[in-house]
Amino acid sequence: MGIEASIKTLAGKFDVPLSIESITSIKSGHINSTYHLKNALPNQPDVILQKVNQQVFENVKHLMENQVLVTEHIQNQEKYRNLVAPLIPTKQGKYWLEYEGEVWRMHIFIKNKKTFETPKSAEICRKAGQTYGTFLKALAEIPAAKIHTHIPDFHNIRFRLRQLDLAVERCDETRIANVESVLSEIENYRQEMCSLFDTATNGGFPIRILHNDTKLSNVLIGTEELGTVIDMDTIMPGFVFYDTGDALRSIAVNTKEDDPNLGAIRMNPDYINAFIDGYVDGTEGILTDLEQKSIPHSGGYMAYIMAVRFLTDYLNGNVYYSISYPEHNVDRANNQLKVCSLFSSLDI
Ligand code: GN1
Ligand code: MG
Repeated sequence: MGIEASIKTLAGKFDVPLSIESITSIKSGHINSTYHLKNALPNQPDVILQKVNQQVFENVKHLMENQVLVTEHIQNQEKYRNLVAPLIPTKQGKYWLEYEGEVWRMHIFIKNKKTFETPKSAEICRKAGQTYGTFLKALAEIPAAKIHTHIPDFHNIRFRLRQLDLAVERCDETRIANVESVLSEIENYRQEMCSLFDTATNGGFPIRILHNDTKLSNVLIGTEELGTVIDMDTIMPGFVFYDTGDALRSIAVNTKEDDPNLGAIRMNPDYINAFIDGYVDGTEGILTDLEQKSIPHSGGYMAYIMAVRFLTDYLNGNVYYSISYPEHNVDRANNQLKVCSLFSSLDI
């Protein structure tokens, strides 16, 4: 069966009035396969159908339980309702479909809001901050023990560096030779990044429920102050600087995370400030002083961890992130190291 026919069959298993007018594949994520299904029925919403990557997400049940709990918790609070896209159940009343060994989920397509790969104005950055900050606040009442850690050590830099070191050990010398300079740049920041993580794990920061993939392109933005957060795959407990940092690494700069032209990467302090204003406002005072102080430079930590992960994947033979050309992960790593260095010299 071709992909269009399979998608029609799969979509028919969800409990939603749908007559598919067109199917568009959405390419922005690196991991799942995502399709926008346009609905020909009048006054019925379009939907998003997504295949969850089970190589990356080994415990889809836990992933989906987190997503369902968080989505319902948010939708039960009137003022936060539009922060998330409603999930559509299957005709069996489950929020995910297991079919021929694959796992699929569906949610409503949000009209009149869109994503941005790179920031276009301070207003967009502020709205992204407001949305992610409100998201943190909206989840603050959920006990962390109710949320599964289905990818242990996801943003633990010590763990990610161990994975890199292992990849270096196992990799053949020619491949290593291609990335000597990237590896040495990673060494330059090793101590600094580990010590930020150690401060947090030694009790400096409370554990919160986070989104953990808060790049700019994971928030839909429209005319209202609050946007809609998408991509709930990595909801897990952690430290707030994971979320602020992941957002800032994409909001602070004018280029995409794989731009190989490092000389073109510029940091915009106005965008950083706009994001932080919005974020802090959205959290409605729940952040501690130390958490607030960690925000401006958190982008450096998360850009660094991404660089480490991209390079590790390159050395492992590009098995994790989807790539468009063989050196794609090296370009991503170099780009993120440059972003990390710009955060290091940031004066705000
Ligand atoms: C992956 O596929 P996507 O874009 O949602 C990754 C994130 C990285 C991101 C880099 C589960 O997310 O951690 O920040 O790529 N997700 C996972 O763009 O590893
Ligand atoms: Mg994601």
